[in-house]
Amino acid sequence: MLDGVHEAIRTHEVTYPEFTAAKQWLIEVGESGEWPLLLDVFVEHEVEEVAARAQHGTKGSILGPYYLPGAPKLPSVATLPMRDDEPGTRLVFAGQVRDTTGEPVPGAELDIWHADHAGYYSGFAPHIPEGNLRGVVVADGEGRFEISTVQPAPYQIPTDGPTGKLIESAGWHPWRPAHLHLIVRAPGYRPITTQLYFAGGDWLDSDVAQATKPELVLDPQPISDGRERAEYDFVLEPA
Ligand code: MBD
Ligand code: FE
Repeated sequence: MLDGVHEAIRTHEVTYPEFTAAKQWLIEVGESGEWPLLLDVFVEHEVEEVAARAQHGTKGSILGPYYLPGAPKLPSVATLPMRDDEPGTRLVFAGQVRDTTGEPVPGAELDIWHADHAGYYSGFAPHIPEGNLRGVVVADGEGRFEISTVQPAPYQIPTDGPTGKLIESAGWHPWRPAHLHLIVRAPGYRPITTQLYFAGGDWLDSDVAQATKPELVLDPQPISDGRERAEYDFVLEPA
């Protein structure tokens, strides 16, 4: 780790003013509480790709900074907890969990969380009620599930903190494409932490967190009364 830092200092001939500015910026990352954000946006994808070398089944993606364990368990056909007037396009997300031999996995859990129609996560944005758009959906005896929720918006990394400062100075953009987060788990299988994206969505090809994969893209189609429906099947490998 330090070898990499020392090598970069030599290669770029880092000066004292640059060192002092970097030190101050790192202190601000700590003081603002943005370490989880910074590490998950810029580092986690590489760790995930290394882990993925040894994995089979549905592709994984990064966990990110906004998972909260302990969401309520919901039946296989469920609507995620949401406000009475939850804004956004209604999305029905359905599919089946199977194992690598093609057998259904009864009772698999789909721990799902996502941003709202404006890109905010409950538990992290003060104006969103606790537990909003989070739940653990328990698949039926054939591993099937049908989750009603709303279409999430793309997520913008906060621009007012040190992570935003880095993004701006580097000339990058602060956006992640719209996504659903999931951990799919069942006893005897390796849990899969992943994300699902939306075909044609903004930032799909330039995720600031570099966490998209072509196998993880949903293509929702309009159904009745303005709703959209997307299907996705998960494949778990034995633990
Ligand atoms: C997110 O919503 C996210 O999923 C990640 C990985 C980083 C920042 C915000
Ligand atoms: Fe996210």
